[in-house]
Amino acid sequence: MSIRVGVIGVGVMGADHARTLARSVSGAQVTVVTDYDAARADAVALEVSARTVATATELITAPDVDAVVIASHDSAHAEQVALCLDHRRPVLCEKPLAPTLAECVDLVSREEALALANPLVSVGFMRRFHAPYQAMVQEIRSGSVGAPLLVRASHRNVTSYPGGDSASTVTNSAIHEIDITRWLLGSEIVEVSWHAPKPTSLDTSRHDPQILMLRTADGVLTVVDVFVNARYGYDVRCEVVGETGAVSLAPSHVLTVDSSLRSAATYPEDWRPLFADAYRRQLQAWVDALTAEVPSPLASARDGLRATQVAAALIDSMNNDGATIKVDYH
Ligand code: ISE
Repeated sequence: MSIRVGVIGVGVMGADHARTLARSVSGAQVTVVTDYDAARADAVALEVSARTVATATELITAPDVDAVVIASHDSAHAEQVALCLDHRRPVLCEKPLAPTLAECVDLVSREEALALANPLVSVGFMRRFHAPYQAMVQEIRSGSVGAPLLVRASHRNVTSYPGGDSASTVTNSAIHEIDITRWLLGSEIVEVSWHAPKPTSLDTSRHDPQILMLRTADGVLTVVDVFVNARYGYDVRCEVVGETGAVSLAPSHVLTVDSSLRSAATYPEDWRPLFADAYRRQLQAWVDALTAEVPSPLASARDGLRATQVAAALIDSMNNDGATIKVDYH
């Protein structure tokens, strides 16, 4: 019996999840989709042979939905995840679990109150399923670069998504670096500060770029530049510098053409080509765990809360002239 999945929100990411589930994940089928844009829902439903419903509530309570993927706007996540908990539906919620601390705290306490052997909520921190990050973590654990001292990371988008602001650069984009830093280093981020260089003139709606400093409990300092209007291409970099060596992700190029005494590398326009396999592996792992009725190996609701706690501290620093802020884990 395959897992019947409902997808809430079929914009860029939700449509991608629906197609991946329908075409490249075994043991799953997309049965229902919904989107505030009915025409968009109809088009994706046609592609994946699903039906549409008008609201998230109808989808979550539908008799032909066993599990839910939430890829709606970040601001809708908390309410939709809470509904999934109320109706005991396993849910894979795109990152962030929710943009505010209060919402994440509420969701974690609701889920923990259910005391289920297989918690219902998974969070889409798909970089944990990107083979190069997995190779990096193995290299660090093997001791080949010695004890980590410093991480240098970059997160660059071609253009920012509409309607965002300086805080959403942290909660929507840099949240990936927050999660991957604690995952790579196996240590919690305990202290942060936020800094801004001269801003780009191409987006006056936010501070862009931003520099984030994240210090983990074991003293490692991560420096992230996040630049969501970098224009030149989608580019994610990460280097972990240890006492005896360094390990880095390969460049984000999708193609390199060598010709006429030149080498030209092509960047993707957005994250999908770079992380396509990570998204697929994450969805497969989620479906496999649901099929086997074992706990999900994806990031948990508590991981989602941890990341938002760090994001909240960064926003606090942003609002306080870059002051160093301790992360509040209570
Ligand atoms: C988007 O939502 C993602 O998850 C991408 O991975 C990230 O690079 C982008 O900045 C976000 O807006």
